[in-house]
Amino acid sequence: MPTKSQLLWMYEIMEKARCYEDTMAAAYMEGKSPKFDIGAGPLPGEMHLSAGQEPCAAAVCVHLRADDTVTATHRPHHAAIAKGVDLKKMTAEIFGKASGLGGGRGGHMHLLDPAVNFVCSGIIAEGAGPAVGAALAAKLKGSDAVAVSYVGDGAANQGAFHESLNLAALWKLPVLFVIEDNGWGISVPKSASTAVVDNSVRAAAYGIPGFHVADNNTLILFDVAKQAVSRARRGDGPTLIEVETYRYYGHFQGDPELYRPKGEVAALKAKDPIARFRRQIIGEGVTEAEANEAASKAKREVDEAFTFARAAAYPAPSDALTQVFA
Ligand SMILES: Cc1ncc(C[n+]2csc(CCOP(=O)(O)OP(=O)(O)O)c2C)c(N)n1
Repeated sequence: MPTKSQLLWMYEIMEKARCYEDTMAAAYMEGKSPKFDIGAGPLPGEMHLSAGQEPCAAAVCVHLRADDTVTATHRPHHAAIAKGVDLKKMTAEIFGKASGLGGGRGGHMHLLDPAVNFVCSGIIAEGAGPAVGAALAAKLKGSDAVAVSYVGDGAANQGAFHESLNLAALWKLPVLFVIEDNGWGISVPKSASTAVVDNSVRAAAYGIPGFHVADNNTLILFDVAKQAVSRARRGDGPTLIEVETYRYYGHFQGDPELYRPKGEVAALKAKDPIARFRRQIIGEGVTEAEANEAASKAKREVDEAFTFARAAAYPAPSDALTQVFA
């Protein structure tokens, strides 16, 4: 069972991630209605939100330190928040501002925060190799730091993911491969893309432990990730974890979601993982007042980050060709 401070930390992170995504969803639509125009408004371009997937971030990153590495996906905000990425600089980056993590050049799928060893990519499964590299670097330096590679269930079929699992297992590297199984790869259901129902069985092909966490369960994932991180820090090698999670928004904002069965999102929201976790922690000695304070603090930080990002300056046009291959 997590300590009380771990319970409160996970709750605050999940509230922050949810509030962040809901705030981002509203900001993204500014200038894009009544006729959806992906290039309009303060947030032009694609936007992939992770509301519903918060347990995957909080219940894994609660076990991490700043010197551990996380490589996340094109749906990265919850993981970035849980890894402790600077929220103001992250939001400024997403708004394309000069004070963003990457000077406004990367956008929401290319967040890099070296201060906490966090990176993500728009190329699916791209982060698996770099996570193995970070783990190898830690091992060669004699550190017990670990790396977490997040991928979606669609990305788990990529060759690079399996090459990374193989090498990490062969060299006993400290990596957690965490599959966020939200059931969809854009409009393709997992059943139409993946030869096995449960990806954790694929761990056997690499001789490593595999765990399946059903129904977005924060407390079970906490235990599984704790074991996997201890195993990695001990030098016993990688672990594969698949988490059944929920995607409340479309694949991207503006997705008409014609492929989605009617009622799916409502059914998922009826078992919302944050509401469920709040009930569980209040049963475990966290007071209502403490939970409310954590949620208010989360909202305050999100509001401050958006205010900072909106007020920040765009890069100067004369900088357009700096730091790029031209
Ligand atoms: C190598 C590569 N191929 C295709 C794409 C286009 N693409 C973007 S997201 C996506 C589906 C990803 O599904 P999944 O890994 O399950 O993640 P989810 O979007 O469900 O979080 C695809 C095919 C890509 N970004 N990179």
